[in-house]
Amino acid sequence: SVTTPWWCDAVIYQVYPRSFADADGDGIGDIGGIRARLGHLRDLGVDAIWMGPWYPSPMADAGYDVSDFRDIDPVFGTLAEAEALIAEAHETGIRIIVDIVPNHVSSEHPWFTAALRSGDAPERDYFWFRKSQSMPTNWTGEFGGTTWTRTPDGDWYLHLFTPEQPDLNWEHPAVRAEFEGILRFWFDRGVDGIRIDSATLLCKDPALPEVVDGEPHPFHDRDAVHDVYRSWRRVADEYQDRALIGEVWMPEVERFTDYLRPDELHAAFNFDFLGCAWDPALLRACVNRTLEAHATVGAPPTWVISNHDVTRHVTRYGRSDTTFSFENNLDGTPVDLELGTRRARAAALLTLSLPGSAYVYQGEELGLWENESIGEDRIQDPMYARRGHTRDGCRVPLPWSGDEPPYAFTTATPWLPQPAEWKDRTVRAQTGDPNSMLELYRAAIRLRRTLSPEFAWLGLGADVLAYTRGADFAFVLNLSGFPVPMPEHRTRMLASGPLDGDLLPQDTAVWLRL
Ligand code: TEU
Repeated sequence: SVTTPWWCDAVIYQVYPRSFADADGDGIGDIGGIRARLGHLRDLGVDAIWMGPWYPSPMADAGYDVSDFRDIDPVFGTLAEAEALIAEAHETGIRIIVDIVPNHVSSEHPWFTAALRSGDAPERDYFWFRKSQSMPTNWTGEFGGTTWTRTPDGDWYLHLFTPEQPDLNWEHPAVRAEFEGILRFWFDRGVDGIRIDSATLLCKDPALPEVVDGEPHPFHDRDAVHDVYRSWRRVADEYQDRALIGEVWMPEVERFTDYLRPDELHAAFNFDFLGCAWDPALLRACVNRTLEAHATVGAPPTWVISNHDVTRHVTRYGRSDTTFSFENNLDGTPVDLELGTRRARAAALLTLSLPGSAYVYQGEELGLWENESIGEDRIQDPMYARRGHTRDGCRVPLPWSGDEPPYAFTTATPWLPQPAEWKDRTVRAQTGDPNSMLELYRAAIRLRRTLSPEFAWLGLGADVLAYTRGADFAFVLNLSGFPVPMPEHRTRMLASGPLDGDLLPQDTAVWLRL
């Protein structure tokens, strides 16, 4: 019988290892904590876990500065513990995806320390070193500021992120061979998929031209990068059922789907919802754009409403339309958390009933909001110094139980402060409460398995987002300013909020059995 590959309709839960659960009492999450709390993910019903970077790292960018891709940072545990976690997850029916960061390494990676030691070191060619009086280009980095730093011998090296993250030279065969070896290392340990960090940035124009409108970009989405993923696909295909999932920030749909050609990636994150305000026309356009783009490729649509880089969606949706942004505000822009929570519940029913694969960022199943009041002295994100906003507010440790911080996340002080108002948002407080965000996610994840793959819009007016999945299911979300009637149905499977008889109130979504 023909079965759909697992990544085509999976619910994939993003674990941010620093903030999931701390077993060894240092205030930072670890593998021991994840193993101890695997039951939460089993009860939630997710198909796979995407593990944020857990490799040895000086943590200049929360582990996205890797110094050894074949080991585990001691703050998180050991390789043996990682292997045990993979085995336990598999026994629980949960697959594991690891995060690979191929654009750059840590400045403490042995390749880079060797490159710094001498101008003749062969490792210099693994990076982008340049001799030049002044900065080789005027490129702006992904976190703002320059992309070049000068070494003590006067040469410059390229870094699209922080100076602690030197960019690799993907023109060099040794770099390519190394990463193919790293993929095999993790596939051999049983991991089911790879999340590819900054997937569009790897290849640079060796002539290092300036960024000019209308000219091919010197480092973003260059054609050469596809050759890298073709070779990675050949590696993945040596194994069974392994998925390559790209972090592809790509506004142009045709360029986005190029990454999903049959001999390249199996899936790519669709970030459209992150920048989309709570507005019927915009939301509908996001869904249409994504479904149309994927109709022409074999890869599944993916749906992401939060991740570790953007403001949590309870907070985004609680901002007024004029202040909507996915960047963190520390300037006191008012947020209506009740409104944001109501919309977040409806958004969960939306993303979990769209065809394709859905991502759940840890804590969204608890309805966590952004911590926008982290004191300046506690901010860890290197982006803060360069751009004046921080991603730390969405990276705050999870609340498990108890009435106050640290909510059983740790026995020590959590590495980032948790709000004092999360006592209703702990896993313990929400378990068994039919009105909680957690129970809504559990039910939706369970019931989505019964949905037919057939998607069709249902015309209920411009301000109502509605569609069917096959003949017996309808989703309806009311984005108008007043209650609207629901289509005739046999059973109400789920509702994101209280209903008004047969009327669906504003900002409320339902799943109906027709
Ligand atoms: O992010 C890549 C990326 O494109 C970011 O610059 C993104 O646009 C920004 O964070 C949005 O606010 C990945 C990781 O997800 C991020 O956490 C890392 O810092 C970055 O790569 C460097 O490895």
